[in-house]
Amino acid sequence: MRILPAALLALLAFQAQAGDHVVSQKGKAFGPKKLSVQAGDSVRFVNDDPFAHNVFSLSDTKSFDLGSYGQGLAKSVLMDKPGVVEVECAVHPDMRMVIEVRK
Ligand SMILES: [Cu+2]
Repeated sequence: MRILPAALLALLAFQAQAGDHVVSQKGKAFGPKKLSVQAGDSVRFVNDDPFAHNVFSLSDTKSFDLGSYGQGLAKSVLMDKPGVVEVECAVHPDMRMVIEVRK
């Protein structure tokens, strides 16, 4: 199969852009509440509230603890393995979201 260089470049640019996803913490809620990403993508958790959140996950697919951080700050997590990642906040037990990591 022959791929034109311009088309290939466009494809590479698209993939680079698709690799980073943003999840906001606003009004004590994650937005979006469901996210589908590709294995190898990263998810950036941005605190848009005027108080601290502590985003974490105990999932087998990806367990992490970003610690407590305040307004305007963000931390990224690499989703390196396919599966389901349930994300919570240690400060606000009602905050939950699910990330599906595709192969
Ligand atoms: Cu929180």
